[in-house]
Amino acid sequence: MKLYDWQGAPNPRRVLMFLKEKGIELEVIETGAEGARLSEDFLASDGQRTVPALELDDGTRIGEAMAICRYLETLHPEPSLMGTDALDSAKVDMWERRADVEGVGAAGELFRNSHPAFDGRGLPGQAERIEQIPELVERGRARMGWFFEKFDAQIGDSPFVTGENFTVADITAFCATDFARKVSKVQIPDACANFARWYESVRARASAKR
Ligand SMILES: N[C@@H](CCC(=O)N[C@@H](CS)C(=O)NCC(=O)O)C(=O)O
Repeated sequence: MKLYDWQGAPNPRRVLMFLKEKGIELEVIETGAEGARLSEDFLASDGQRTVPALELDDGTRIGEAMAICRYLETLHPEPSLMGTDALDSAKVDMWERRADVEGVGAAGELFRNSHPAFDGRGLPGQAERIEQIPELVERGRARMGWFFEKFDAQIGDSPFVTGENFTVADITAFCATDFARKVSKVQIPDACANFARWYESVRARASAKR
């Protein structure tokens, strides 16, 4: 099994954190090429044109961070990162999905529409030119603010997004936040103290080290 990564990108990082939390080791292939783009070899081999992608020994490719995590969770159930029973799993799925759409989505909207290296690449996975939309930069920044507020209220006094257990909802929310902080200088608002405490505790985990 091998994982196609792109150093610094938030979506492959979700899978890398998951692997470290599980203690799973596999071959990691860097796909980044000059000019902040995926290598021509990878793009020619993958119709989705995005990472992460997990390649099984028979050549089967699995794309989408959570599909990869689901596959690995089934093979390696412990420690559980996707819920422990029907209700817990539904809560984890619900908050992970919100972290993806509202956190990773917002961070991506802000970054891709502002960074000069992504000129003509306003959306991932497209072979044709997609113009950046400057208006989406401020909207992405506003969406990050709404994401912080929503997750701050959800975390409350709990250690993690869905309560007592660290899960993929934490991984996705953390990767969105860390990416937006590093590349777009987004700050966690002072009013979101629960979020800030949670963020520091996840950042201290061994799995968060790059
Ligand atoms: N929904 C996908 C998102 C994948 C995605 O957008 N990956 C980005 C890196 S974070 C990518 O491959 N971008 C290619 C590009 O910018 O050309 C997932 O969950 O894995």
